[in-house]
Amino acid sequence: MNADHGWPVSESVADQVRRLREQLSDWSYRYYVLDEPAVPDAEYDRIFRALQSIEEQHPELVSADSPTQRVGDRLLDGFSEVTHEVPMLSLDNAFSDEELVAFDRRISERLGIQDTVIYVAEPKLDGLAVSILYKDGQLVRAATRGDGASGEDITANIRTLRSVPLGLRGQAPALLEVRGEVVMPHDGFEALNERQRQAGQKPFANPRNAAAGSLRQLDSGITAQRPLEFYAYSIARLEGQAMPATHLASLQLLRDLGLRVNSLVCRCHGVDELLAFYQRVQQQRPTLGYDIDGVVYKVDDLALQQKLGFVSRAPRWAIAHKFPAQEELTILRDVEWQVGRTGALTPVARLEPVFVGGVTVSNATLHNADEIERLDLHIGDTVVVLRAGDVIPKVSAVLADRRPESARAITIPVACPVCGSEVFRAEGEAVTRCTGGLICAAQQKEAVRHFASRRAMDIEGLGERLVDVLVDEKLIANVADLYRLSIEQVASLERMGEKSAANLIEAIQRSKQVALPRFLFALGIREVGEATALALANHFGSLQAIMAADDQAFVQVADVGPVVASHLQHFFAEPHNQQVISRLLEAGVTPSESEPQKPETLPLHGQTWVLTGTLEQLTRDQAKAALQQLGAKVAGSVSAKTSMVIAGEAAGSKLDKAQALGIAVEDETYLIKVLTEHGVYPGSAE
Ligand code: JCF
Repeated sequence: MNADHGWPVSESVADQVRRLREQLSDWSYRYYVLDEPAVPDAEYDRIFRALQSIEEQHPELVSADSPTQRVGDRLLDGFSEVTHEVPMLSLDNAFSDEELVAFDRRISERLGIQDTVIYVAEPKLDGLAVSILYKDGQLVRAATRGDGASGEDITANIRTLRSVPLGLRGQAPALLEVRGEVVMPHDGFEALNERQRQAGQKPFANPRNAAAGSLRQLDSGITAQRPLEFYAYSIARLEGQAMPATHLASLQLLRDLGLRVNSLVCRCHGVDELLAFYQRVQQQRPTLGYDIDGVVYKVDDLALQQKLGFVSRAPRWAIAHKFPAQEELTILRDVEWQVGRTGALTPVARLEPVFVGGVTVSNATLHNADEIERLDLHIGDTVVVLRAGDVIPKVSAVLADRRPESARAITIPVACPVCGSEVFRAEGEAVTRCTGGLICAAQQKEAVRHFASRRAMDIEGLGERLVDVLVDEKLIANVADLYRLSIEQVASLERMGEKSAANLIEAIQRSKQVALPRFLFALGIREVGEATALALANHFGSLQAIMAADDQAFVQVADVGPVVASHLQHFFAEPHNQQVISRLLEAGVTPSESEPQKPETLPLHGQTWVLTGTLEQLTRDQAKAALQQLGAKVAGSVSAKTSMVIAGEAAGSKLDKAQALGIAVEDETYLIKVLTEHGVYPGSAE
């Protein structure tokens, strides 16, 4: 701690250490308290490491309030007890506007005042209350709330929170005991749970549990890795300087001392402003980034607070106005399967209506069959329904011990509930899908739109809106019907002239002459994009050969794995799809046939190309398809086998790796030149 054991420390090193600490502490203050990051994290880390390395060389300069000293090296064998000099109170709750109005009336009456009462309102964070003690500006102790009278000493753990200053800023009071809430923000919570899963450990149920578990660690090294944040909400004790006159001023003092105070805190005049605050915060709730379960109102004037005093363990001068519960219990009556635009079957829970999150809910999403299995859901079960903010209600848990004898298992349909086609779930996929893509009424609009799109059949003038009208007016039910449309039929539609109708029919007729890869892509087979369609066409040469192929034959195609192969097989095996394809061919659609190409003869045969960064002139998929057409393999990562890397805008690590391996790197202009030379540049060749 000081220089009297060892060599004398040169003034300049001590100064340097002081300067680095001040710098780091100032950046933390700006980041956490002012919410105005001053430098990128990398710069903070660089200075932090610089300080660390000087301290290693001059251990006598290390002090407890150095930002390098957040993680202790001592393992605790338990937490010792801390008696709260000033008890940590709980708050009374209001669950309705009426209860709030009654609270405000009680305050006015007790104080005998006619004017509107001035309050301070703040969000009520859903975390853990802690009390932190500073003596002469140094953090000396932190404790949990416990039962309010005494809690546990968690000093080592609280020291690891970067939003908690180890030393106060400016003119520090002789003693400060500050109270506040420790929370785990949503992004950190998600990341932590992901790490837990990766490590084969159980994820935490919610951010509050995760925060509690993190503060209870006997190894502060673990707490240091947990994304915890502290928000101060009151001063319990202050010595050596005068207590401000109002609650708001005390929060401002905390801010000045370097403690983080919630930025939504605001002064409100009377009940109406409190209610407006409540509404505003409720709306912001989903985007705050941390959990809150209501708002807190406090009488602003500390002298009035003192007059009002306490009832049992809660102050009379404050109240928590809770948001409606976001979770309720109800009964699962049935499960229905809905078919989405892309053929995905989604189970929907039909529930005994229940009031949750401020509305009555009778349907909830179950996402997919895996979710049903994971929850071990049965019809008749008592379930937890969660409705957070404006999001779609979902069934989040099952109370298995309340399952009645009459409960029934839930079966996944074998046929599409809309069109009767076979349903299919690819290996490793969570989603069950209807295979009748070309005829299913749930998918017809999407199927027609995709079929007509520029990179598929390229039917000019057949836009989204017109597809809607054609389907809604029952002029078409599937893509084959397009070729039977007459000019009169189209012209009879609203806002359609004779001329544009004729143009559309002409565009439809023109689309009959189509390259096989485009036609295959246009069918909208799951996971068959332009590149795969091209590979299939090159491999098989004709539609007939493709329709006759099976899984075994499909996996022979470069870039077709077992999942895509099974999608292809199921699509072509579905009789409804076969019918639509037959009708397309009968109507005169002629996908051009070509000899299956000998791969050795292609110009880029044997080469492996890698695309990285953003391309401006063509999509990744187009570039990939065109390169494959020339015989190149297109790989996702750079290795010694890579022949060429095309680096677009903002190319990242792949570019670095290519340079490290000495692999040729060119830009998009070069790519376009190669594609154009060989007549496969999608932007010019067609
Ligand atoms: O955010 C909270 N959970 C919170 C709890 C905020 C406050 O201002 C509180 C509190 C508990 C007690 N104030 C008191 C007096």
